[in-house]
Amino acid sequence: MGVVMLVLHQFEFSHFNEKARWALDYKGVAHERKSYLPGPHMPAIRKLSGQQQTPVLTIDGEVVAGSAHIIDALEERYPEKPLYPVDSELRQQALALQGRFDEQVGPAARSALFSGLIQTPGYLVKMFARRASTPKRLLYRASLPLAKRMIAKGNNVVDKQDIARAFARFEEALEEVADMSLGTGFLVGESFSVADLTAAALLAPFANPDHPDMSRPQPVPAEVADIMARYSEHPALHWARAIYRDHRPV
Ligand SMILES: N[C@@H](CCC(=O)N[C@@H](CS)C(=O)NCC(=O)O)C(=O)O
Repeated sequence: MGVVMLVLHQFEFSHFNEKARWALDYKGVAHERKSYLPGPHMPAIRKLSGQQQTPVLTIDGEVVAGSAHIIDALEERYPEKPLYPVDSELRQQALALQGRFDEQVGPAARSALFSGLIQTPGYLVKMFARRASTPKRLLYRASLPLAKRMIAKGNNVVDKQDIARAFARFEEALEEVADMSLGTGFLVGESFSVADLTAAALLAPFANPDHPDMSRPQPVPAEVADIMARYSEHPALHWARAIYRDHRPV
């Protein structure tokens, strides 16, 4: 059998992309990462996968879009270090939590963060284009004022009520994670699973874990720092940082 070629088509920093990075790293699967800038990514990701969102993983020519599908494909091909609980009831619970967090908490956390980020285009560039070439970064920076409306729409921060709803859903998730993790330290069962990976990755933009893929570029502008400061000592974010420390390989 030849060498399997895996390429993760991703955005830097992004929490949904972090789910895929984490699963690959956790299982120790060698892969390449190709980073795109949000916005200009569209034609290439559309052509590759028939939809416009990242992450997309290509495995030997097969194209898998979406973090949950990617984890599923990895679980099937690389069963070592399983992310799905063996017990079928626990597996169902873990997958249901992933589904709910992917659908609701990921977008809510993103809108909460973007309500600050949208005001600080320079910082947006630092987050998503930190490894891009200088000309590419400068061009991206210059394009952002024109793209502001599109970015606001894409991240659901046009309407004040939508933003308030996002914060409320995000805060609800923090409470839920804090409660669920009290017993065993894990969200489902007694060991690390896709449920913990999902919740910790989707909360990571707020938890600011000590990991090169998710640590916040410094200095953080006040518009963003103020939002983060509201939650940084929440027990759910302490939990997320501990899960990163113990279960997220560098
Ligand atoms: N449910 C999807 C959500 C992916 C997602 O929201 N991706 C965002 C980045 S965080 C994206 O690619 N946005 C760009 C766009 O929609 O054009 C998953 O789990 O992968």
